[in-house]
Amino acid sequence: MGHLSNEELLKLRSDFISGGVGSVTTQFVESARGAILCDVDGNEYIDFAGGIAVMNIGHSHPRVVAAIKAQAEKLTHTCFMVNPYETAVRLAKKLCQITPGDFPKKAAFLNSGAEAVENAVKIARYYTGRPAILVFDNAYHGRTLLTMTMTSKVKPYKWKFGPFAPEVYRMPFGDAVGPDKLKDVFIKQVDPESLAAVVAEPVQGEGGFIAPPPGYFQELVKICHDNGILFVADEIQSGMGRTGKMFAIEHWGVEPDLVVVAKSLAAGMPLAAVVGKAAIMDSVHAWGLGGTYGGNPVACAAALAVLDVFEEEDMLARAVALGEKLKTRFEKWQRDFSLIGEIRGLGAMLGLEFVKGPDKEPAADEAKQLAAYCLDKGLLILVCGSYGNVVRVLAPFVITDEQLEKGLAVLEAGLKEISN
Ligand code: PLZ
Repeated sequence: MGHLSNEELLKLRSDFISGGVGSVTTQFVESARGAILCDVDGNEYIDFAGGIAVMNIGHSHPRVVAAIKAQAEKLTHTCFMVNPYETAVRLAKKLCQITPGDFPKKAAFLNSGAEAVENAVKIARYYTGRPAILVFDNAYHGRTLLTMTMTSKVKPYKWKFGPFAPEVYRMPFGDAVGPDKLKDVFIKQVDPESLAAVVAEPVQGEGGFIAPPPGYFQELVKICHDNGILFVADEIQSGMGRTGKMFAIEHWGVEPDLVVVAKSLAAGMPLAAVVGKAAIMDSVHAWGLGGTYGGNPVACAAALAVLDVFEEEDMLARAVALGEKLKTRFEKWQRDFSLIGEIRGLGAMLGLEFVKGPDKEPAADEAKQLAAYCLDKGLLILVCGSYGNVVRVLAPFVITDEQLEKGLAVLEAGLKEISN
């Protein structure tokens, strides 16, 4: 590894990787540690992307690496449906303990976020005996047929990939309208008695780092429960400490019927889970849920190490501290640069909305320009949003003050350059 140059690897990529698969950068990464990425040509980058919210505790955390190595030497796979093993049941117990709600819970393991969202929908349909699902504008839930249907943005996620899955309905999110809009949806779109679940990202991720107004989820969930509808929290991007609490929905004291986790759960090993009320999780017939790799022993060992690191290294406090530093700087920039509209998100899940003109139109080109400027200066940062105009920070919580300061200085210089 590492003997081919970036240029040679790019050629291989274009020759052999489907053109349908994108990459934000053209740099091939060779190694990564903490909040630093190194490419094959020896360049270093400060990582404000975290592999899209996967590396909350940092790249190659020694505890996680040790757990992966130890588990790989003992056992890498049997398929949980053939021979169960200890790491999976221990992790399930832990997830049942740390997810919100003081009631009996159970878990099921899957490979990816999208697969876990699909399973949450299957379970909700089974339990309620109802077919329909309600999701939101700006939602992102994945790229499989059902989850791309649930995802809001057409290009690139849905374009020409239809026909879509049936019985998926949508309503505006957050400030756009209050949860009482649901009652309108019940009249004009889908009867509540047909709705199995409302699926929501507590803080929307790909759609633009949109946090709901206070009280939003409490009211929404009350309406759901008054109508026998389950509430499913997609915590794939907002969870694992990103907003300063283990799960973002905890900010509002809401206890979801089902929680979906993935991404930072196993620090880069492919692992996802649906965790929720035992009566709901157990309603499905035996063998109704599963898959070859779900809850792979190495991935589960990594996740157990991640949860130990959260406790032993007080990752939530570090997330809160990171969020506060980002917010202070972002507020200064909001005063200094007219390009910046809202400061989006919550905790260390923070983004800058780019706008221009008297009507504060979305400024997607400028957001893209800033990300390109940053990459050129050694800072990797991602853009999101239905309008592509939100620059978001998903830096590992273990980023040092010096690295953070360096990264923010690059962003600030970029903002100055683009504003001129
Ligand atoms: N739910 C809230 O953020 C994944 C996707 C990037 P998978 N987000 C990054 C891209 O362009 O594919 C995500 C998410 C939320 C579900 C998912 C899907 O998780 O592990 O990518 O399937």
